[in-house]
Amino acid sequence: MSDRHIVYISVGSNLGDRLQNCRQGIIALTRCGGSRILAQSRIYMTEPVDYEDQDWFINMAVKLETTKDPFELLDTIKSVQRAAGRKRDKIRFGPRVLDLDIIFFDDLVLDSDRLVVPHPRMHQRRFVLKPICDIDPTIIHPIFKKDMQSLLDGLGKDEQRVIEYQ
Ligand code: A4P
Ligand code: MG
Repeated sequence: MSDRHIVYISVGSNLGDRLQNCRQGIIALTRCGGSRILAQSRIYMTEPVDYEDQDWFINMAVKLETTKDPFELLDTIKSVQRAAGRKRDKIRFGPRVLDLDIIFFDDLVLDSDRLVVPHPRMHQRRFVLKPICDIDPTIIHPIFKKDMQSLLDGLGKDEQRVIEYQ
């Protein structure tokens, strides 16, 4: 492995000042050192998926260059989420102040107890695919061998509303 990695992170919030939580979360990721932002998507308001009885989310995605390994980056993410005030979740897929998920780490495929990469549900989620397509629709999913635009086009048209935040 080279010591510089390209990582895509999905950022989301549906509690408190959602936009500010996302923005601060992204800044905090880089303040931890070893990572810099290469690109950022547009910002979206998105209908809750999986657990529907909760407020809409703000979602976006960032492309990072990092010298951290996948588990170091996961530890950073967890400490940033904690600092944002995230408590232990009561409901799986329920409301959260800040969610940072590693979507891709280079073209690594990893399935461990603590970390699964690519994120195992990303290909079903408009709130992940749409922002990633803003950054680069040609990224190839290392397992499905499909690009981001094809995965996005494959979702049902009326499901999972995603509206650009003005
Ligand atoms: N973990 C394993 N793989 C990863 C990864 N690739 N990135 C482990 C980050 N963490 C990973 O994650 C739980 C544990 O998963 C971590 O301790 C880590 O060791 P979490 O972020 O604490 O919990 P979570 O977010 O509830 O789980 P998960 O699986 O990330 O949930 P999802 O699938 O992200 O769903 N609807 C809209 N519109 N927008 C959203 O952002 N988010 C969810 C959360 C549901 N519905 C949503 C949204
Ligand atoms: Mg998460």
